[in-house]
Amino acid sequence: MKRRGGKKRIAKVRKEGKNERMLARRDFMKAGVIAAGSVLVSAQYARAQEKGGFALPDLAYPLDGLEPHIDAMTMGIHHGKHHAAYIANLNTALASADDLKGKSIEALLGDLPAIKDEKLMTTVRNNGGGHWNHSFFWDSLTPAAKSGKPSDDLTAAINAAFGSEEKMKEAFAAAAMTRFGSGWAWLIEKDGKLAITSTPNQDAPMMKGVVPDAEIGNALLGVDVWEHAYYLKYQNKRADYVTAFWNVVDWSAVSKRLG
Ligand code: MN3
Repeated sequence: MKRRGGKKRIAKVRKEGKNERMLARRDFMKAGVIAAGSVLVSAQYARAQEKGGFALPDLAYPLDGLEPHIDAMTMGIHHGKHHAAYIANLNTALASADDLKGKSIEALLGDLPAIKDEKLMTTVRNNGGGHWNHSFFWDSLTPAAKSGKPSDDLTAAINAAFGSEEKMKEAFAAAAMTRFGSGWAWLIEKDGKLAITSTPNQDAPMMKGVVPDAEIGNALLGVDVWEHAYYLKYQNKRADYVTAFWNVVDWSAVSKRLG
């Protein structure tokens, strides 16, 4: 594209930037009002495709419900912008893929190698992964007052695999810290045992044939370590974000995932 120089151009770019910021702020405020005013239901069960594709699940808590550990502005942008964008991209890709229509997100991600069109597979991997990972993440969190404790069965499984809950948290945090760039750290159940792993980008622990075997398992808990998940509040301090994350883990939800 030919560059158009001059002061006029600079002024135009500045104005566009300002408009975008105003729009972002307006959308954020709108998202906050919607979340605060609506009946909030956990919609992990809306992961089946409906007419028009997948839909953004509502949060089971208000945007500021995880404060001060995860701030409302991060939640508004993360849920209303980032997660919504993964869904929009996924739906656009699926609109022209008749053989994939009607499949659940788990069915799509569990058999990615079946998608022979490489470009489509990559789009479903990245954006479908983004949809599942974020839906799972929202369902793993709850206001700090409701965080609770792992069930007796989960405690026994944690102790058997790691020695103690503290040791499990240390291993989980280490996986979160050593994931270079963007990705996720996971507590998974594999062959009846718990393990810690991490995946890059939006890869998820059910992506057979795409992620290494060591990362395949039943996800019990995951933490998003993309910068968009923490940068507004924690900037470069990913470790502080992961430490704060434990305060808002919904241990009841995590315990129910144990197979
Ligand atoms: Mn994210």
